[in-house]
Amino acid sequence: MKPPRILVTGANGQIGSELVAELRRRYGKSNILASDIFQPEDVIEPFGIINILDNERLRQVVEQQEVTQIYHLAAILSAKGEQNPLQTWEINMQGLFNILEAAKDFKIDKVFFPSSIAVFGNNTPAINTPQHTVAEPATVYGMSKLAGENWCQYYNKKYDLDIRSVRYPGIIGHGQKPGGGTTDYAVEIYHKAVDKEDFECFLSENTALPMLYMEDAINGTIDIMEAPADKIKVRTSYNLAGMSFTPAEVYAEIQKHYPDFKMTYKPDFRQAIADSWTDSIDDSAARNDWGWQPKYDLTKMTEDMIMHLKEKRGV
Ligand code: AKB
Repeated sequence: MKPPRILVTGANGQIGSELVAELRRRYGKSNILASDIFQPEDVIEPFGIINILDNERLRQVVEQQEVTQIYHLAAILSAKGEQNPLQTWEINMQGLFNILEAAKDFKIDKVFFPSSIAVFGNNTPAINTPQHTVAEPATVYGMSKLAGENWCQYYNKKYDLDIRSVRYPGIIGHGQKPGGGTTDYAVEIYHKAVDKEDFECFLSENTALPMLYMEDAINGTIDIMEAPADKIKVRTSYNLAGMSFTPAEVYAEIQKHYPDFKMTYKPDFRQAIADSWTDSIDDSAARNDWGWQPKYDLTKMTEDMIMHLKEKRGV
């Protein structure tokens, strides 16, 4: 069978950089076209500059490169999004429309759209949040993801576009650092511990949030894309989770490796965003429909994060 020709938008980001590497490992380097608004210094070709709002350029690339699948990761995240709400809406929504229209017109086989736990809000049941529930997001990022999920379902029903989506929780990885999210503290804390520096957390100690280790996130993302189409019963977006923890809990776990590591708490505007999100997620629909099965819990993830970060620093 011919391997897919895949375009990844937002490929320089925390998830994009890892996803591109794994897709290239599975489908061959030349079949994966990474794209973003700027070219990184350590670029691995094939790479193309695509501003997701530049519709003409996007369509040209899709057509010329004979793209058969798109992973559309380019977006502004929750915390950064609040600094410029209208621009966030424009990038997140118009960017998605450009992808959906290109996918429809060029008869793309499959599209991946990442949604987020940010679609949930203060009126959502916070514990073991069901797949289908109240979703009244408190951020423009969450609003754009919720609207995006519904547009994905609309294009699936109206145009038979095979678009698949998961609601990512906070993603923790040792590669590229995240930028502009509310769950970013849970990555930064590991870097500080390994660098033997103190850490000031921008969330309060008992703020529980759903989280997922990068390796699980990447495998889940490719698994949902590889699943037979009839297994994908939810065409908005699937709940996805691996673990749930508070800043105090991850601090305690890290202290098992670094007993002298010190963390203090200074909640800022991101506290209200985190408070509007749920504590834990029921992802049984993803488990039952297409076999979602995360491997990492907090203990295993902490060991792996520290091992990789130490390796990178040569300590
Ligand atoms: C963020 O914090 O904005 C993201 C997310 C949960 O979607 N990591």
